[in-house]
Amino acid sequence: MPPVFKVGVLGVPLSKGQPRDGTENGPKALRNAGIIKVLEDLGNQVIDHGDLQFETIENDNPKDKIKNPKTVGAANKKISDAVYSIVKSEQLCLTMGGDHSMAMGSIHGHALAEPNIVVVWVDAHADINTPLTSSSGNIHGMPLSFVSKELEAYVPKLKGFEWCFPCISVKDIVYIGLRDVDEGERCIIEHFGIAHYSMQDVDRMGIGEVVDKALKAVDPTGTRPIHLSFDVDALDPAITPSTGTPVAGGLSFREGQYIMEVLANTGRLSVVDIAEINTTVGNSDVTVKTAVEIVKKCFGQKRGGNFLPSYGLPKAN
Ligand code: 6HN
Ligand code: MN
Ligand code: MN
Ligand code: MN
Repeated sequence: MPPVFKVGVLGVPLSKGQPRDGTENGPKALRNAGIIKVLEDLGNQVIDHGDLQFETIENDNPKDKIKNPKTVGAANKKISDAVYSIVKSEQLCLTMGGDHSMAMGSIHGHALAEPNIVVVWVDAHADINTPLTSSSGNIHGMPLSFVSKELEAYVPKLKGFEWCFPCISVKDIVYIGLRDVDEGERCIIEHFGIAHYSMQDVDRMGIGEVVDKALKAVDPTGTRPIHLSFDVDALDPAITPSTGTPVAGGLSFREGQYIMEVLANTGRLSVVDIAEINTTVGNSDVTVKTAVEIVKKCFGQKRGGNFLPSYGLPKAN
């Protein structure tokens, strides 16, 4: 049987986009949970690119409010380069984070390799603060502002980010799962008309309609490569408690899986980020287990059962 997907796996042990230690262990936790074998057992061909190595830059003092700018900038440059070459070699790229600032590099590298991408952002948060609207100074709340063309005039030039030029339009972004959006972010969403489906929309329409509408909003013709950026805090903290910024009232296990199955079925997934697992927040077993189940659905596992053409139905005699 031919591989379902040729998957390029990349570990992104990044934590300096937010204040807590622990997100750098995300790749190791997913590997220990057997993610590579899980993907292979689904019939995929898996190329493991290992984990990127990031340096902590000395004297990386906050620039205005922005924390660890040079360290996060340099790390994301590496992420961009790695994702670029994985996508160029026609692998479906799975980036295992790492805090969500990683999406800056991941989207950047992806967009360089595939200029026509759309971004499906599944998260409790909008992660589109600019360095000027952010009240936390944590870059994991800002990756989308750095890569969006329409926001260029609102994002100050920072040392460490010279490589990062805006490469997508805000019109190419759609959110699912929002329930904790800052004032500045809400202003950006309104002002630029960014497509968004909050948890209220999920409650009203159900996940089926939300995903249909979300995909139609960014890609009415259903032809463009998809960048899925999945923050585990999109899911309810009951099933992903080990994360730095949990917000009650999140997506259920089933809603999370449903999003993934539909995206996998498009055949157009091109990069999948899985972000914000923090192994030092509580006991991370449940979170990692949930993440593996969710990731599986993007890489071919169907809840209705997978048909193996090679299966020989045993005859009675
Ligand atoms: N995440 N909006 C808040 C901030 O600090 O800018 C929270 C960001 C959470 C980041 O979801 O990856
Ligand atoms: Mn989040
Ligand atoms: Mn709205
Ligand atoms: Mn996020």
